[in-house]
Amino acid sequence: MSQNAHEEVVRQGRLALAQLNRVVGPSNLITEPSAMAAYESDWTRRFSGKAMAVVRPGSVAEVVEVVRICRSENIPIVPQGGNTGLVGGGVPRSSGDEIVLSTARLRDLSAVDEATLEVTADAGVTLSELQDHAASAGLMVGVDLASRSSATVGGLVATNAGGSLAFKFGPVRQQLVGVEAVLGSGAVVSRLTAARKDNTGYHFPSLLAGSEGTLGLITRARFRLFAAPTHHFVVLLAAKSVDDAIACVGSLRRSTDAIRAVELMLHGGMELVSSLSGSSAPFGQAYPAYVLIEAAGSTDVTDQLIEAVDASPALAVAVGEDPPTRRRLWQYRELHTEAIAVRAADMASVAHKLDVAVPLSRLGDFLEEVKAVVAGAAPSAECYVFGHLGDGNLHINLVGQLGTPDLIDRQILELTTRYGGSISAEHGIGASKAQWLGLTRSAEEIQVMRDIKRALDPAGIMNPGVLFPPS
Ligand code: FAD
Ligand code: 2HG
Ligand code: ZN
Repeated sequence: MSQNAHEEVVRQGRLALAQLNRVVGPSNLITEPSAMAAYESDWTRRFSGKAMAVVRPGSVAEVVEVVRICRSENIPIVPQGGNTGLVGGGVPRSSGDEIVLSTARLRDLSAVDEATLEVTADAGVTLSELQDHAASAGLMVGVDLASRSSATVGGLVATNAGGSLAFKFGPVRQQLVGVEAVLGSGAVVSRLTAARKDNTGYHFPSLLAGSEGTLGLITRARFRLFAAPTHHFVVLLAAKSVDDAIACVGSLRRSTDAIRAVELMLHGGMELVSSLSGSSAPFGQAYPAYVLIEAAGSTDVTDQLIEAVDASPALAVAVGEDPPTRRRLWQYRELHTEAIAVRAADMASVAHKLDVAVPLSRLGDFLEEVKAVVAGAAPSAECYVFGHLGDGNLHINLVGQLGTPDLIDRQILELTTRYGGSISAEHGIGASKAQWLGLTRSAEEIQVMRDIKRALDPAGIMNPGVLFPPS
């Protein structure tokens, strides 16, 4: 770029910042490098970039203005909620010409609608806050993630998050009654309290769920809530293999329809968690595989579950009925991400994550092939696998020296598609898998997705580094 052209870009940037400043005020336009740093790196530290500014609008009207300015000045917008996403979709690229639009000030939470059992929440409300709000009305949200204290409503919708309850309630898309969003075009679509039965054309909640910030900024969402269970039962089983773990699940699922979470852990991850938390291993000895199952409902299903466990190939069993024991058992599963991050840091690396789903019937074979790929391509790396077994969703985490990470990604993701699976079960495509979208979506599908994006975001300002393969 010539000196003159560069000066013109800088001048335009300054003018745009002055306009944004008038909309959100100086305390909500962050340009100081040290204050922007937390918004420029993701949770895993694998993805980071440089922003022109961080903008924190406090109302839908302010979001509309921010989008208008960015559209007219051609400034890309990276939406960011709790910054707990694991695919690099919520942080800017390195160019320094994107703004991060933080939803931290969009914080309203409506009263629970007692007739419909629905609630509307602003994008910046955290999942914990939504859960507590529902609980105070004797209800529950059908979504739960270990990142609950930071992950936001906007992020949950934008990633179509899964989590442990997706087994029973489906991912976030299935729990949405309505959304409101400011699209890249500047249009505000607000369809929050439509009747439940509403066959009047395109379904905006479905379209925006999983859009990863590429179509618009989700400002509000309306969720269906569920009666809070009165009985809970958690059981941790040990098994001699993943195939046996899957057989245990089949046996328990036959015994009751109250099962709402079915989680897998393996020996290596369990060891990391035990050493991180200082807690003893759950059983006197280690086992190759573990399944954590939670059942909940309005009746006590303990007897059926115990009977099913007895008839299953489980080698050892721990049961949690009271809240502290249930929490203790869940900790083994929920601390995996953190424990792996610590291990990665110890090995002077960051966790390299793949989030895939494969048919349950072939999951054991798939895992053996993954291990062989890693052993061949990155022999010094460690591979930790855990996940939402009931959904066939495996979280493959690699730490240490990976050699050529793209090669490993390609091999594992191609293997996943050969097994009839998905290359992103719940975290999304983000920046990390954009180049691999073609493994799972046809050229025609990707073109239709591009056409939809062009219609809703004609200037292409909404999260341009995300989802689509670089052209
Ligand atoms: P961010 O990280 O801020 O953003 C994620 C994506 O959404 C980005 O592309 C961003 O641009 C976009 N976005 C954010 N807000 C908006 C908005 N208002 N409008 C438009 N786009 C927006 N995920 C699961 O699915 N299941 C799990 O079990 C799970 N467990 C986790 C456990 C841990 C410990 C951690 C760290 C993460 C976990 N995650 C899980 C990933 C993450 O928490 C989810 O993807 C979550 O939905 C992200 O919410 P967020 O507010 O942090 O979004
Ligand atoms: C989970 O299920 C999350 O705990 C995080 O989706 C997965 O860290 C991971 O790979
Ligand atoms: Zn998960």
